[in-house]
Parts: sequence; C-alpha cells; structure tokens
Amino acid sequence: MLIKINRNCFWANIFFDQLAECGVKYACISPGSRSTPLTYALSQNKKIKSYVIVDERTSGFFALGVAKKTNSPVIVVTTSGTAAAELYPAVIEAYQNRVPLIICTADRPSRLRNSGANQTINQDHLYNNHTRFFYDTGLPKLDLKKIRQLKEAAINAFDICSKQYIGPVQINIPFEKPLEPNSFTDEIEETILLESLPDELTTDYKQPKISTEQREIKLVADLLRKSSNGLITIGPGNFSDSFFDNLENFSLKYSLPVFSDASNGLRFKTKPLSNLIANYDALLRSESFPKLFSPKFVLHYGRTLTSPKLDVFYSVVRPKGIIINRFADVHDPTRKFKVLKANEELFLEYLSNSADVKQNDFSPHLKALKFLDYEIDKLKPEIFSISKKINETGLLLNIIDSIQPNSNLMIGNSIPIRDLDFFSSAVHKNINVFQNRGASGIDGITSTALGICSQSRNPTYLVTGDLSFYYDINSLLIAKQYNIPLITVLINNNGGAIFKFLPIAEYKNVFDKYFLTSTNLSFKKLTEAFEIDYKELKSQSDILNHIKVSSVRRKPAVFEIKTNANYSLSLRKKYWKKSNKLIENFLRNYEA
Ligand SMILES: Cc1ncc(C[n+]2csc(CCOP(=O)(O)OP(=O)(O)O)c2C)c(N)n1
Ligand SMILES: [Mg+2]
Repeated sequence: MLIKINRNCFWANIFFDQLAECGVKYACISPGSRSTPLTYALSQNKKIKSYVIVDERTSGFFALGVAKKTNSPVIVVTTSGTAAAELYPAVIEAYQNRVPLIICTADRPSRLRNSGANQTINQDHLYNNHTRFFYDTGLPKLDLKKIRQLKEAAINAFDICSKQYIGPVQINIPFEKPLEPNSFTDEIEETILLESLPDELTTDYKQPKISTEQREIKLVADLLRKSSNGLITIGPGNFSDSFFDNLENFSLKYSLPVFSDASNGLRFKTKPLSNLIANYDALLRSESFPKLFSPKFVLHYGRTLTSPKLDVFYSVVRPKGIIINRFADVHDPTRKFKVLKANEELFLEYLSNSADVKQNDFSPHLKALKFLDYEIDKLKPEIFSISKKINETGLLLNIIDSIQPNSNLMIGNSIPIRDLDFFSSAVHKNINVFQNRGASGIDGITSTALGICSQSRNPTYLVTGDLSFYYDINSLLIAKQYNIPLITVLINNNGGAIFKFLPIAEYKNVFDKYFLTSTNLSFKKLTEAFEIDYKELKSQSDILNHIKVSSVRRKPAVFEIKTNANYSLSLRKKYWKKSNKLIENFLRNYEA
C-alpha cells in the first residue's frame, strides 16, 4: 500500500521521534516559515513538551535554564537567517558551562547560498567554535540509507551533547518547499514507514570510563604524603551530592581547608562541609594572609572562582596547582596549574580510600582559618544591616536568610554574583544556586531563571541588576504566557554599578556616560506592560514579607529595590577594612 506524505514533515518526524526515544523531553520553538516541518512535527509530538518563544535570544537562554535544571538536553528550533544567529549568546554560554542543547536550525537548500535568495545565510557551522558537534542532514531523502543516517545523527547528537562532551550541538536541516503536512510530495511504501520508526536504544549509553589513572593518583598521593599544607578550591559548577560527600571525607581525612565559590551552592547545603572557609575572599584581601597560610599545593574543581584575589595570592605563595575534571577543561587563567582528566567524584573517593596514602592527622592552619572564618562572619550583621537603610550586600544576605529551604536561586552577573561570593556565609538549608558564568554575559539572565523555574516545584528566585533586567526584558513574555512563578528581585542602582569598583570610575568626564549608562527606565511600567505583578519594596520588613509570601502565590512577580550604589560600595569597603584589621590582629598574636 502506498502512503501519501510531505517528505519534509516526514523527515522532521523521524528526527524528533528518535530524539524523544533517546529521552529528550523539552523543546523551545520560535516562529518562522522555513522551520514549518520542524515546528509542526514538535506540535504533534506527544513525548516532547514545546515552549513557543517569539524572541530566539530569550528562547536559547530559556532552553539553557531548562537544561540546567533537568540536567538533560533541550531542543531549540529556529527558522533560517538571523533567527538562527540570535541563539549565539546562549550557545556560547552552554558551550563554556557545558550545558546540553540540541540546536535545530531550519535552512534553505544549500544551492541558494550567496544567490540573493531571501532570508538565506551560510548556516554551515554557524556557531563555529562553540558547538561540540555539527551535522547537516541535507535535503530530506526517502531512501532507507538516508533515513537510517538521520536517526543515527539524532542519536549521535544526543550522546555527544549529554554524555560524551556535554554542551551544545547544531543540526542544520534544509528544506525545499512545500513545507506543510498536507502538501503531499511523495507516495511511500510501508517498508519505508517501518524504517522511519525510531531505533530502540537497546542498551543505555555507557559513559566511557574516565579512569583515575594510577599515574595521576600517584601525583596527588605524593603531594599529600609530602605535606599536609594544601588547599582545595571549588569554583562555580554543577556538582552532585555524592561529589560533596566525597569532598567531605577527603578534606577531613587530610585536614585540608576548602575555599568554595558561593555559586556552586556548597555553602548552602543542608549538611555543612566541615572544612569550608566561606569567607575566603576576605582572607585573601589581607596582604599578610600568606604569612598565616601558604599552601604548597592546591587541588581545584569547577570553573575559575569569582574572587579576583586568588590569582594574586597564588602569585605570592606559588603553590603546585592541579585541576581535576572529566573533560580536562582548563580553568586557570594563569596557566600554571596542571590539568588531570579524571572523574571528579571517583578521584576523591579513590584518594580517600587509597591505602597508598598515609593519613595526615594534623594541620597547623586549618584551626586558624576556621577561627578567622567564624570571626569574620560576626562582622556582617552590623555593617550590612538593612533595618535603617537598604544596601545591596545586606539586601542579598537578607534574601538568602529568608528564602525557603530547597529553593532555587539564579544569581545574576555583575554585582549580585560578587556579593554572593564575597559576603555570603554558610547557611544550611539547601539552596540550589544557578549562574551563567560560562561567559558571564548579562544578556540572558532572566530567561535562564525562567527556564529553571519552569522545571521546579520549589520556589525560584532571581537576583539581578537593572541593566541585566532591561537587556532581557523580552523574557517577561515567557513568564506571562506560561505563568512561570519566578520571583525576581531587581536591584536597581540605575546603571552598571560594577564599574564603580574599577579605576575608570575616577575618570568623571567619561564614566557616567560611557560606563555607568543609567537608563532611568520605569521598570514598573515595563513589567506591567507584560501584565506581570510588580512592587517596589522600600524597607526591610517589606522585603522579608514579600519574599516569603511570594513563594506561595505561584505567579511571576518582580520586586524592585532601588539602591544607592555609592553607599553600598562604602559598606563593602568598610567590611574589608574591618576584616583586614581582624586578620592583622590575629596574626600579631599568632606569630607572637
Ligand atoms: C552581554 C554583555 N554585555 C556587556 C557586558 C559587560 N558588563 C558587565 S557588568 C555590566 C553592567 C551590569 O549592570 P547591572 O545589571 O545593572 O548590574 P550592576 O553592575 O549594577 O550590579 C556590563 C555592561 C556583559 N557582561 N555582557
Ligand atoms: Mg545596576
């Protein structure tokens, strides 16, 4: 029996059915004509939930958020032309932060490139250096071999982006008109129909064994044997609970302090990490600190830490540095660290259990570091109090204190992520922190937070700056359309106040116009234009009440808090001065 089909739609169905069979559950689709077969196929797919998002840039970042929260690949569909290019920022972030995205760019037939054909660009390797895999399916063909190749491409894309390399992949899919399902182009035999069914994945893909090689173990074991004077640093990253469990065992066994960036969530785990030094940045800001602690070696996990002071510290103490991660990614701008390709968890577990390594049962420094960490914590409530006057750091600390356990927190770039890293203490209520530190853009922060929130039953909070919020304002349409209950805390200091930390702030003739770039926008009007609840919060009690109440409303809300950047900066400086003094005083007695 012959069956009438439109070959483009048939092709798109095969591709997405195969991805659904692999386990893909979500897609983000932006409107367009050339992508009609892709859009139509997804609209009919029962296993893949689709979000329809007009603006491709926000779509890419929303997908990034969904992929981050679910730890699994998300499909993004665009039409041809600049629409596909709009995804580039999200693709870069996904590449550098290892988040799985399957970018499907619809295209015109390749013969139309450079011909003046409408909405036609060169989409071949469009995101050139920022994808883990590129495949052009070619125009749909109905022979068995081509269909098999298409399914293989889907399986390959899935495996590469979610298991082998983790990151974005691009599948370019050209179509010739007609594009609609009932515009029949072919009549096919049943054999082809059978071949088009998705291949069952008989065995689950096995992660290639990333062994902790003996040679590598030996290197670290030697370091541990020679000296107990070491340090563990944990940068931003997506770490499992078992990684943290192994870290606890390992750091306890060898009495090693742990400096952890706040954006990996380690500071906010329910189970405290015994050797965590949350105030590592404050310690590093003391020039005398190397007199107290001068580690001979550093074991580093995750991306580069937020604190700029770590590199300065290393240039003084010159430790032997080792980075451990499964992809051998380099996260060391100084390029002085050696990179070991090893599974992070297994590596720690192996070292903790290794009979080969003698246990160090003393550390001359750990006690002192813990004491200082504790004392520095005590400076914060008074300096950053917001009971009389709001300041940015105090605001963030209050939010951390008042959000519910098990909440998600997306932390915007610029000052919010620095305030979180430099000033937040350990709080044990399991806050899951998310960041876009892959490339640290301010472009897709709200969209990413919405993607995270869309996949969680627990409250999701976003803390973001005013320029970042403005930049991604289009994302509010997603919040409205899908009623995503993101609670946005918009810290409005009217411009890019981060630049006030820099020497350029002294150049009064250029600073305000070219760097601070105040927008003077009414965020109330902008937010309400999207029919999203808005409220300006002015006092501590206002802030605490609304943060608590908003989490049960299950509706998106934007809370704007206007802050004075200069006042906020003066308090940070006051804190650093006091913590510095505390460290100096301690050292005086310590040495005596
Ligand atoms: C896409 C992008 N453009 C420009 C920058 C450079 N940049 C870093 S921070 C910043 C200002 C952010 O301002 P705001 O969101 O208000 O945060 P604040 O500095 O006030 O905390 C800019 C423009 C960037 N990181 N990403
Ligand atoms: Mg700002």
